[in-house]
Amino acid sequence: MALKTILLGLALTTALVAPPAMAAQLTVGFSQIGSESGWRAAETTVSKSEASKRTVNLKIADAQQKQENQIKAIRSFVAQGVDAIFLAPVVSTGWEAVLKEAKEAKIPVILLDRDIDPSGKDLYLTAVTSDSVHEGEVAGDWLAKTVGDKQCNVVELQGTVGASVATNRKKGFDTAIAKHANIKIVRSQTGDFTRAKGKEVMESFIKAEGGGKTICAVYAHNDDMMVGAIQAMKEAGLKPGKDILTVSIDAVPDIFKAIMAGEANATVELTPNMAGPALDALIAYKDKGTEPPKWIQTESKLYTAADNPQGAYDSKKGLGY
Ligand code: GZL
Repeated sequence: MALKTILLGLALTTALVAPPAMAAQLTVGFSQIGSESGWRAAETTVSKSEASKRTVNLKIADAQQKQENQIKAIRSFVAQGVDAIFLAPVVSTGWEAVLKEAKEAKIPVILLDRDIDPSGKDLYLTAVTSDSVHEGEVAGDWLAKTVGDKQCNVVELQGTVGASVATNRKKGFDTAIAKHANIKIVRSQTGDFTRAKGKEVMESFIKAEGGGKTICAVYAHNDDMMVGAIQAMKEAGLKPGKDILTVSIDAVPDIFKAIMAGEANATVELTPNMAGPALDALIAYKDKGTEPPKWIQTESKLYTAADNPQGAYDSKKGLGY
């Protein structure tokens, strides 16, 4: 009798302290866009650590920002028979055929940080993204509050042409400033989310706008293009953050450095941790058949010099930016 009681007690105790449900060794193929920005590099680093926390075998394929490389990677993951595919789609169209192949192979697909056209909704399990229209609205609202009734000519550095986040961040910003007749976008061009291109396009804007004297603000769809634009403004003898206001998106460490130096004004935070929520949704789906919502939204937060930029900078160290 006593032995039975002890064994029962042991079994109960073990059940109470068992670790959270861990994935049996799942293998996930991740078609990553590339390493075009600090944020993207951080997303890759964080994805690896989130996968190892959950004993998931994550295979990452870097597409160097080319859709054809992403399509090839997805086909290879299907051929390998992975348990699931994560996709950060560089653009929002052209995925129908390859995602149909994944669906036919009964391999669930989860989108990270960018979306595909709504017509493809039945081709993926869930999408883990921010509300990128809202990010643009937050940026536009900040600028409107900051300039008041003053006439403000804005130059815009757009993200990758055809990327859902670029389309949406433009839409949100346009909506926010439409309520303010004194704020106008006078030049807008893609900088492809990179520092180098952001600098190059800003140099052309400065030339076209009388040496930059008529520019009141720069809106960049990501911080990396803004860091490049800040370089261009300084080289042209302009004072970014003072004569020319700046607002961008991602909240990477270098934009906090610029804010602390008085060379940038505002950024809208985007978490690099899209893989954590995606892995949790996948494990619940595989272990218990739990259907996730079609959209798992991540938070967006505005940072200015008043929001402890040093603390924000310190919190991002070691995340691989
Ligand atoms: C946004 C993400 C964007 C980042 C850029 O969710 O897709 O891609 O804002 C990156 O830095 O290039």
